[in-house]
Amino acid sequence: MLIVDKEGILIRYNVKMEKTMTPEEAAAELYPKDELYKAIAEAIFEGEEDDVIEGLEAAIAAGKDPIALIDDALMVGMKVVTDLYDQGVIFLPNVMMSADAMLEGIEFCKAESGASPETKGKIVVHVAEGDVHDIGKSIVAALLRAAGYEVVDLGRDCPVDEVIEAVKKEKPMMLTGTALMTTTMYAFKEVNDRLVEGGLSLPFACGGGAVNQDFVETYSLGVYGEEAADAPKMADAILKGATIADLRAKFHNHGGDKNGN
Ligand code: B12
Repeated sequence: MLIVDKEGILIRYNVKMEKTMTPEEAAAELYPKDELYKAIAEAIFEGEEDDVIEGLEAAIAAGKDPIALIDDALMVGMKVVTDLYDQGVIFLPNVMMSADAMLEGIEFCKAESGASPETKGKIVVHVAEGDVHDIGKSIVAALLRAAGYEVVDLGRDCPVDEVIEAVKKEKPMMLTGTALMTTTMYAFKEVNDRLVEGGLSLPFACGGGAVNQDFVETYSLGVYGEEAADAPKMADAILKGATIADLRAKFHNHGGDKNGN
């Protein structure tokens, strides 16, 4: 009897030992190891725009490339935020504040990079009809602009008709679409079919939380992009003559890497 009681006490102690982490403690476990990147990621998590800029200034002063910082620090910080949101540790207002701080950081990096004003080509970007999630699209647009492309941003919840009209008017080298909802991503197929019917053929790069490669492969112009950083890589490949089939071979997960190796 005594032994059973002892076990009961031990089990209780174990439960007591499992302390619930605060959001800050949970985030601290996910930050990058590099102190410069960590400071930026932490400022993104806290939604502190001034601290993000301060962190970026310090990293640039230490020799980091401003454009590489978008991927290596800003996006890493944003991933901490979305991961903790998924786990129910933080809530939507936190995500929104962090997204604003991250977008501010991207603008700063672009300005610091002094990227050439000469444009390499025109790209139309949009968020699927019915979908208001535009953070990923804004990152895609910012990275494309930073890489020297002219971006025509059709914004969020963009009607299919407007996408078709913009492609006819702007004659872009590539169209991008972002969808975060399993319901709205079907607008991409409609855009594809309307383009094909109208005799328009161009790579239609699609991404966003809800989208996956299998879905994108169901329509002829579609190329799946997992990360925002894939968008400028796709555009660069198109400039070098890549077709939609080449882009799928390079960016879809068939074993090779995104640099075509
Ligand atoms: C922020 C957010 C919101 C904000 C959006 C603010 C804004 N301006 O975007 C607000 C509060 C408005 C919102 C509203 C809603 N939301 Co919401 N939201 C989110 C949340 C938390 C984060 C999304 C996000 O911004 N992620 C970060 C960005 C950077 O990711 P991303 O867009 O996928 O982009 C990355 C890649 O995919 C890639 N990428 C994106 N596009 C492209 C394009 C190309 C070409 C390439 C190469 C790459 C690429 O680049 C980015 C970085 O690498 C998610 C949950 C989550 N953890 O994802 C839910 C989530 C997307 N929302 C969801 C829902 C259901 C809603 C609402 C319907 C809620 C409601 N009942 O009202 C409404 C939608 C209304 C509507 N009609 O759209 C669901 C969608 C479920 C589903 N699969 O269908 C999610 C998944 C939450 C959940 N788990 O249920 N939401």
